Amino acid sequence: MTLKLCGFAVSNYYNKLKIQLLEKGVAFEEELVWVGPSNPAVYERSPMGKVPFLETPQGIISESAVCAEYIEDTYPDHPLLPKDHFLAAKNRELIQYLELHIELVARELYPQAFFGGQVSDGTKERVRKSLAKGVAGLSKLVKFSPYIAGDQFTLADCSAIVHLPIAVMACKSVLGEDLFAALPIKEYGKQMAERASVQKVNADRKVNAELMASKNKPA
Ligand SMILES: N[C@@H](CCC(=O)N[C@@H](CS)C(=O)NCC(=O)O)C(=O)O
Repeated sequence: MTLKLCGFAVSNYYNKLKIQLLEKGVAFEEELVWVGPSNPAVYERSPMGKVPFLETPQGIISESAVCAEYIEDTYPDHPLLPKDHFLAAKNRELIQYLELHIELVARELYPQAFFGGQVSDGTKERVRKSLAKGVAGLSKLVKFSPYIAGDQFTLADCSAIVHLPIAVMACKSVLGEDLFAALPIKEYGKQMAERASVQKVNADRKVNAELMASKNKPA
């Protein structure tokens, strides 16, 4: 059985795993799985009702960080984590900062930034403080030389490529300031967009965004 990546191509966490699989040259299939009230059945496969999840020959794995580790362990060709244990831990540390202290914080702004909703002033001020702290922490770990963790493309890039641009967009549009201004995220994004994996993910995201818009249009 081929590995199956389940979720939808607008999801940043889905795209993180897709970039990893494409970069490693692992054969995989994709299954379109929506989340939310339109698909309550998702809970039968993903306990928190979230995507992405992976269908493997032995069963399902949810949570993208765990899926990413499974992929690295199962497909050791083209490794995306350094062999050295300390450097591998530093790479995972960077991913944790990107997801826990940046993405998860900025996510509270997405309803207003991307989905036509409104975020309260209280939430904005709370996010502004936490995000400023997260960016200060992240800034101490990133290298951008030219990859986020140094001179090799790693798992941390799969994460940075998908999370940083949307966190910056949400921050600028909802908070009215760019807390990431001191980091070379635009240049980094341009460089990463030259990769075939990223081009494929971006093209598929566009198609999926259109499908999502038509699905959500009132009849
Ligand atoms: N910690 C999760 C986060 C995944 C996540 O938040 N996925 C979003 C789509 S980008 C989702 O499924 N949201 C639906 C929900 O939270 O109910 C992971 O790394 O897999």
